[in-house]
Amino acid sequence: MNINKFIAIAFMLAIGACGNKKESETTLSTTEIVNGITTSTFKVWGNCGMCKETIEGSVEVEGVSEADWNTETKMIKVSYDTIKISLDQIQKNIAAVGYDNEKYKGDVGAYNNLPECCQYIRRK
Ligand SMILES: [Cu+2]
Repeated sequence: MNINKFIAIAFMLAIGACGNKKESETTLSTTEIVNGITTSTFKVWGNCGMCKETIEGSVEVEGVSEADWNTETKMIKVSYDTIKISLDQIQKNIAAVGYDNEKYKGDVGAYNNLPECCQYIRRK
């Protein structure tokens, strides 16, 4: 094949690669109750492992038995006792430390105080 054709194909492949690079869209929030423990999954905007610590730390409060934020999918899975804490409160806690989530926008002051690498692209 001639060089122009090769460049054209390489170019198309490059575009295709970028096209596939869009955010993983598993933004389906769910809530299920098993043996009295409620587990909710929802999206929290963020970047890295440090974000993970901050996000999970914000919900390590009474009533929450488990919190795990996935740096790839940006989905958090929280298990809690609804007598002690509500999903709404959990989402407020996350917003208070600067992180946008499905229900609340992250606190601006807290966001500005995040390390530079953690200053994720805000929810629209
Ligand atoms: Cu971070």
